[in-house]
Amino acid sequence: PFLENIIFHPQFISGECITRFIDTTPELFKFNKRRDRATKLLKFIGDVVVNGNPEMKGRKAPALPIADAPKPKIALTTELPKGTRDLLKELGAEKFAEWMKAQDRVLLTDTTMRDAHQSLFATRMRTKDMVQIAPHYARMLPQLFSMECWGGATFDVAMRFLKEDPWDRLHQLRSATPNILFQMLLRASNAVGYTNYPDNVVRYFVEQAAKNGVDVFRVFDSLNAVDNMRVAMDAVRESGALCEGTICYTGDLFDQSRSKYNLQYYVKMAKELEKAGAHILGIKDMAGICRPRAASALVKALKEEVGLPIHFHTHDTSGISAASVLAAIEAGVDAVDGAMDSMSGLTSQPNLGAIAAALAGSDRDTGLDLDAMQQISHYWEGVRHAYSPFEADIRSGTSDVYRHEMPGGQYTNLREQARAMGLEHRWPDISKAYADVNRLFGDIVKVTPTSKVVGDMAIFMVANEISAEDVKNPNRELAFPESVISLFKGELGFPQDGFPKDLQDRILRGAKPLEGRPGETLAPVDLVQAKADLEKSVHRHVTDTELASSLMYPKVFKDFAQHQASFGDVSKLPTPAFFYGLADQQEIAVDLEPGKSLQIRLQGQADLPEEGEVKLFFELNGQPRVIRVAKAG
Ligand code: 3PY
Ligand code: ZN
Repeated sequence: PFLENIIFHPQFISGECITRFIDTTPELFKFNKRRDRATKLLKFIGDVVVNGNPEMKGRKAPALPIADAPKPKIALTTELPKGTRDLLKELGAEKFAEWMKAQDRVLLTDTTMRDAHQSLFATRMRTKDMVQIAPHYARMLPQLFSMECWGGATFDVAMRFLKEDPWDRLHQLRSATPNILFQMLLRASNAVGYTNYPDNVVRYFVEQAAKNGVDVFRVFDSLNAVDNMRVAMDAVRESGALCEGTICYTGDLFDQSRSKYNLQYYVKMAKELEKAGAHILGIKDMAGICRPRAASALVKALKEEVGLPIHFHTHDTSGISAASVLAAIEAGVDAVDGAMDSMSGLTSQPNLGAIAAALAGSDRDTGLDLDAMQQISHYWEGVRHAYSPFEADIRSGTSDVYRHEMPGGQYTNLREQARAMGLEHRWPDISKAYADVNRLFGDIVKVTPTSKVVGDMAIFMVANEISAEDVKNPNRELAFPESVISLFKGELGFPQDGFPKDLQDRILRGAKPLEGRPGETLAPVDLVQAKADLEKSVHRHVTDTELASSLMYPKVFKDFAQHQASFGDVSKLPTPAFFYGLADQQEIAVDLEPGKSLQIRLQGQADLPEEGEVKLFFELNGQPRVIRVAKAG
C-alpha cells in the first residue's frame, strides 16, 4: 500500500523530482518510517521466536509469562522536589564538596542501575527496566546523594549483548530524573574499556559523558597509579562535574606479612589525589575485603590527613560488608554506596534500605524515606525475575573472597567466561588459581582491567592444567594469553614497585617493557578523520556520542550499528520479549516514542522445512503481518 500511495500520487505522476516530493509530502514518509521500524522489530521478535536470542544459548529460560514489575503508585505529574543535582548547579563542584562535608547525615549512593546488576547478573539489565522507575526516584528519593547508573561494564555490555546505545540510556534516564546526581565509573585512562586509550580520546569521552548527563565521575586506576589518572581527572574538572578521585583497596591493612598495602600507602595515594584536583575521595573496595576494623582505621586516617569528603564503596561477597559500612560511618565517612534491598547482597553492594534503617533516628540519619525505598525495591524485585538465567548460582556470602580477592563486578562475568569455555564445573579451581596468579604477579591491585588479566590467566591455567610452579619453571614453555603479555609490557601502566622481574622476562621473551605511562606514547587520534571514516564504514551520519562509542570499541560498535540497521531499536521491547520472544497468542505493547505505540501479537507459526524458514503470523495494531525467518544452522 505504501508504494501504491506514492505511485498514484498526482505529484509523483507529474514527474516532479523525488526530493521535492519528500519535502512536500512528509506524511507518507513518516508512515514509511514507522512501518519500517515496526517491520524491523517484528523481524527481531520472529528471529528470537524461531532461533532464540543468541544471548540465551546454553541458558534456561524462566517460566513464562513474567509479570510486569509493580511500579509505585504515585502521580508523575507533580513538581519535582529539589535534589543534589540542583544543588551542584547552584554551588559548583568545589562548594558542593564543602556542603558534603558539612552534612551530619550520611549521604547515600544507589548503585542498583550499575554495579548491582553488573555484580549480580553479568551487567545484563536493560535500559527499559531502568527508565520505567527513574521518574519515581526523582519524586520519592530526592534525598539520595547520587544514582550510579552508567560506566564500568555497562557501556560495552549495552552494545555487545543488549544491542542498545549506552548514550541513549543516559539521555532517557537524565530526562526522567533531572534532579539527582548521576554517577559513573570511569577507569581513568582505560575509560570504559580494557586498555589505555590516547589522552585525547579519554578527554573526548569525558567531555561527551559530562555533556550528556554524568555529574559525578568515580575515577580509578587499575594499578592505583595516580599519574595514570590525571588526564581523566583534569577532563572531569574542566567539564564542571564532580571528580571523585578513587583509591582501590586491596589486601589487608592489618596483615603484617603483607605490608605493601598499609595505611601509609593509602594516605600517600589520597594526598596525591587531593593534589591532583579530586573534589571527593573515593574508597573503592571492589572485592568487598575491607574488613570493619580496616574500614574504621582507613577512614579515620584519611579524614585526618586529607580535606576531602570521603565516599566508601564495597561489595557484600563476604556477607558482612554492612559491618564495614557502619564502621566507616562511625569513623566519619561522608557518603556510602548500597543497592536497593532486592538488588543487594552477595557480590552486589550491601543493602541500602537496611543501612538507612540502621541509622534512622541517629545523628547520622540519612533522611531517606524508608517506605519509598521499599516500594522501589519491590519494583526491582519484579524486574530481577526476567534476568534469572544470568544470575550466578550463589546463595550465601563466602569468606573465600578474602583469599581470592575477586571484584564483585567481575565475579559473575568471570563465571560467565568460564561457562562459555565449558569450565563452569572447575569454578573452585579457577578461584584458587586466581589467588595464585595474584601472588605470581607480585600481589597487584585487581580491578578492571587488571582483574580481567588475572582472570584470563587463571582460566588459562585451569584449562591447560598448569600450576603456579609450572608458571615459575623457566624450562617450561608457555604461550601466555595476550592480555598477560600486554600487562607485563606495561600497557596498563605499572604497579608502584613494578612486576616480578623473572616472570616479566619470561613473559616478554626479551622484549623491552614500555617506559612511562602508556598515554605518553599513544599517538592522538584525529577525531575529524575518525568520524569521517566511521561514517563511511556504517554508511550514515554518526553522532558525537556514537564516535565516542566507536573509539572505545570499534568492532563492537560496528556490529551494533549493523544490528540496529537490520532490527531497529530493540531496546524498546519489553525484557521478556527481548530475551525469550513471544508465545503464540501473546500480545505486547511497544512504546516507540511518546504517543506512538505498537500492539504486537503473535498469532501463530508455520514451519516451511523445504525452504528452511518459518512463517510467523503477527497482528500489528490489529492488522495482519507475515514475517519469514530463516532457521539458523
Ligand atoms: C568496573 O570497572 O566495571 C568495575 O566494576 C570495577 O570494580
Ligand atoms: Zn563495585
